[in-house]
Formats: sequence, structure tokens, C-alpha cells
Amino acid sequence: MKQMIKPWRHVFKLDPDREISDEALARVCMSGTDAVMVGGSSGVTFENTVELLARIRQYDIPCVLEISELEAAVPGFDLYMIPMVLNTGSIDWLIGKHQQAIEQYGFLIPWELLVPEGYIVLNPNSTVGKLTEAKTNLSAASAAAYAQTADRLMSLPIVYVEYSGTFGDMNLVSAVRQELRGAQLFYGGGITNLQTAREAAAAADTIVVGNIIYDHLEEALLTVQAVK
Ligand code: 1GP
Repeated sequence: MKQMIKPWRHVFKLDPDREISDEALARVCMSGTDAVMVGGSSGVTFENTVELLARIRQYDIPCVLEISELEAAVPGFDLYMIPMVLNTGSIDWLIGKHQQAIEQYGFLIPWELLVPEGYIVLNPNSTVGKLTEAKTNLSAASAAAYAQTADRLMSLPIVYVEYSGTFGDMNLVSAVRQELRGAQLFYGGGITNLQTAREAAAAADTIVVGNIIYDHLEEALLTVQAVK
């Protein structure tokens, strides 16, 4: 499954808890993006996830689910991305919820479709930052050390620098990337136009574009050009 993700340079992230018209969804799915990731930090349910998956499946685009709610683990996605928050203040978000899920549902898990992601959450005001009590006040060197931990000690295939809602420090992102040997670097947060998409695409392997889809679709679609 790592082979499937490797060539991805651009990903749109859709939130099942937010409305998107059929026309907007069609434009997102046919934008030339490499994949659609379904996920969100709140209000994600089995029902709204199934509904969104069914709508995306009309298009020929890889569709992956980022699991934040066990109840919303819907079958039928191409892959399942499993966040492990490296700089959380609570062990639950690093490994606790994962252990509980496996104890309860291990027999149902399609292991070959799971891709763990080492998250470094850096916006303290984001929903994910608050929820996971992330220690966001990190220097570039500290963030890079988390990334090395994920890459070298844990062998995670993805490190995800997450600034959700705000555009991050690209020097930090570059410092993180420099330390990675095997892991692919995802960057997400505050990409709102072609310029920010280009900056992020220069620093990371893969850029993730979320919110702006709902606020300014035209600008969101332009971000695909940053990786072409
Ligand atoms: C959120 O990293 C993604 O998980 C994208 O962030 O919504 O700020 O684009 P934005």
C-alpha cells in the first residue's frame, strides 16, 4: 500500500461533517488531484462517511479514510490511514485508542490496507490540537527529532506535519524532511491558493488541502497546479 501512496503529490481532504454539492464534489474528484482523503476531527459518523464514500465512488480516484472515530470505520475504502499523534499530551492518541480498537475489533481489521501516519500537530488552536492536547510549541529541531523517531525507530511510512487551519512554518517542514530516510512527508494546513500550495509542495512530498474546498472552491482547485 505504500507503493500506492508514494507518487501522491496532492491530496484533497473532505470532511464528512461538511456539506458539499454534487457539482463541487465532481470538480474536486476530476481536478487532477492524486487522491481524496476522507476525515475530520469532529462530527464524523458511520452514516455521513458511508454517504460521502458512495458519492466519491462515482469517480475514478483513489479514496482513503483517515480514521479518527472507530464508529466511523466504513468498509470499502482503498486504504485506511491511522494517525498516531507523536507530540500528544495523552497516550490515548499515540497508541491507547489503537490498542483498544485492536482488542475489540482485531478480527475485522484488513491489516494489508492500513497505513499508519506519525502526526506532528502544530496549531494549538485547531480542533485536533486541542483534542489531542498536542505540545505544539516545538522548534524545528524538536519537530525534526519527532520525525526521526517516527522514521527510524517506529518505521512509520508517513510523517504528517499538521497545521490544520493555518499556514505553517516551511523552514520547520523542510527541517523535518531533511531527517527522513524512509517516510514520506505529508504537509497539511492553511493551503488556500496556488502560492501557498507551491511553497508547501517545495517543502513536503505530499500536500493536503482541506478547508479551502468549502470556502473558495476555485482557489482550492488551483492548488493542484502547484504539483504539475
Ligand atoms: C487538515 O491537514 C489538513 O487535516 C488540511 O488543513 O483544512 O487547513 O487545509 P486545512
